[in-house]
Amino acid sequence: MEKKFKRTTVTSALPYANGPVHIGHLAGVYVPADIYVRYLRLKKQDVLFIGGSDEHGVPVTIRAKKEGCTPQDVVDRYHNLIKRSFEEFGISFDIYSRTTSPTHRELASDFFRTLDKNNKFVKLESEQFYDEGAKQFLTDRNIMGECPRCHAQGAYGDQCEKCGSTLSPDELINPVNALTGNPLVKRKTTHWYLPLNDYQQWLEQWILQEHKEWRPNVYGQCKSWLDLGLQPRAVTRDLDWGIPVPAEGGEGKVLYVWFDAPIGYISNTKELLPDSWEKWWKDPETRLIHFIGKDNIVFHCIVFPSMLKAEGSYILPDNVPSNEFLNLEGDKISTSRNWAVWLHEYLVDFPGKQDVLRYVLTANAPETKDNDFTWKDFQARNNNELVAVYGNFVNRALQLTKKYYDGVVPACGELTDYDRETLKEFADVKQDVEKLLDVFKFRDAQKEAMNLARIGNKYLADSEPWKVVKTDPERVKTILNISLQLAANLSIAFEPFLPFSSAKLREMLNMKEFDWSQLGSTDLLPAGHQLAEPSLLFEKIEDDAIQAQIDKLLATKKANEAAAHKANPIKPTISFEEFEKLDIRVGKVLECQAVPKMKKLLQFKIADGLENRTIVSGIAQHYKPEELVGKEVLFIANLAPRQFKNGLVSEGMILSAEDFDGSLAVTSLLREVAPGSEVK
Ligand code: B3M
Ligand code: ZN
Repeated sequence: MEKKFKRTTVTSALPYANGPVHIGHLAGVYVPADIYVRYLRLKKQDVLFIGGSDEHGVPVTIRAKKEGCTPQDVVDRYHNLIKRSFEEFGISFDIYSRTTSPTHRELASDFFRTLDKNNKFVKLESEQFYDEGAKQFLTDRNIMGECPRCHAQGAYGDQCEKCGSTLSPDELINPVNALTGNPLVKRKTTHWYLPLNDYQQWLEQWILQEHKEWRPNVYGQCKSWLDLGLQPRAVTRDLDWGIPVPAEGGEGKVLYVWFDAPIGYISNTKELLPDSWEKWWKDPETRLIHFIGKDNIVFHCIVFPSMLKAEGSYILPDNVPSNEFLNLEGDKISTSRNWAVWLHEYLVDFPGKQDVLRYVLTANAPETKDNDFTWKDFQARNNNELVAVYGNFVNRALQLTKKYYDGVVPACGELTDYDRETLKEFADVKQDVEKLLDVFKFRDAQKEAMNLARIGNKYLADSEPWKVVKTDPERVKTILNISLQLAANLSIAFEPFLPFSSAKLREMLNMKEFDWSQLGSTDLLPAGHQLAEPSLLFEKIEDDAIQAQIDKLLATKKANEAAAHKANPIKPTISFEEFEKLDIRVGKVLECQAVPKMKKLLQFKIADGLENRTIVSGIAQHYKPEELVGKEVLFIANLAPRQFKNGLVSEGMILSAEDFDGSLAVTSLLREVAPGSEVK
């Protein structure tokens, strides 16, 4: 049943302020939320878009310890970086605040107090890991040990990053403090729990019966949680970073980050509208929409609604459009492995191209399943769609108007059947886009907008005004009038998706006032209206810019593999006498050449200070012969000669090191010495 509403509160997940934001954040949460909000604003609806940084939680403290600074330093740095990135990408928050703000601390504490006073919590005692040296309890992420599944060292108390298993700290073999390596003991501690089991029935009714329209991924996840049966959840932690527990016995404890963070949506609204915030959160005629990523579904659909329900005075979310994950070039995006396209870096590499990324991320949005971002696809969508279709159409319409009519919109004459067909096609666009945006299908909605550009492009190509001008100049006026109306429509249709380009297009069209209701009309630009100077809406992206990005990722991959690589175990010990039997010497490469029919081999002539010798070495796949001529290398001089199939005899062996990926590096000295020098 459609609910009547007067206003919409839109929230987007509060990113952890323990690192910068990347394309996965943008694609999963912030671009769709922004499209939706811009769309509602264009429709002149009352809407508030709330964002902010999530500044509590263990990851912040871990980062601070690693960097030797305070948690406050960490969140100050990243909050500002994240805020700037969002601004630069046109994510049009009404407020972007933070969970370390005084307003939030107060509101979150009050929220807790209200639930505590009304006996909505249960207090339970449990045994937790404790570090007697550091005198602190450790959270799952701060505990490390051997993985019980794959036996990798360094698995965390919640997950093994090597094999991906979800773990609990109790399962770890030899658990220690992840930061100090101190051994741990078990100690009793008391925490406040929200008895989610008490809300099970209500949630089943509210979600499974009354919100069947939620996206299948969201509904499905809720259903499987509910099917498993809900358990009480601790809402406090033994930690020294966070909002202190405002209750007796709460000393040394803070609110669990997932308790305070969603309240941040409310506090940020209150910070923005100290006098009228309540209507955005308590009036039943307000619609609440949470945009989130799939890892946050349970918190937004089960935990937070139960908190709101327990408090009693708040509205509940109407919808929780959650995306799946965006991968990058076939691999999961990962902050710790630096496998990401960071927004602040993108802006340096592709200045002014915010809309290109917005476009590609929406075209490829992981709405129903995980999707992959690739740089080749990014380039293709820019060059073949934004440039070749949208940009090309607009540019031709404007340039021709400039050329034939000094940039003044010509009057529309009599319409042909083809004109009428074209107009009819784009009259439907408004409805088509709306229908999709209303149900959060952003990717299909953008496709419809692009379709409008395709219609325009085809119309111009078919109508050929540049030819018709010679035979029937009156007809050209109509063709260009229709094309310009189409261009004006495009600026409205794309406004939620590509706000920067829409603004640029409106500037060229000299179009001041506009709103969503005008979409589909054919008289947006009256005859006689003066256009501004045209310029290109989008630019082609060349291969070398794309290759540079791919190379950057390859370098990351190589660095990660090297870091993850474990050297082979050391061979059995040898005596000094055994070592002394080896005669290792310095040789100068006089000649080096490929060996016919033996792809792997290079044949060397080496100066060894006595008589020159021939050495054959299997490094042809790693070096070109000319790279080595004139270089000094180390070789084993007393190895028994070895004969190859083709009769070639090698008198020794050149030493090289094998990298983790199998590539070989020839050993050499830090300074030149006389050929034949002994290595000891
Ligand atoms: N900071 C988790 C995340 O960034 C968390 C979201 C909070 S939303 C209230 O995925
Ligand atoms: Zn493992």
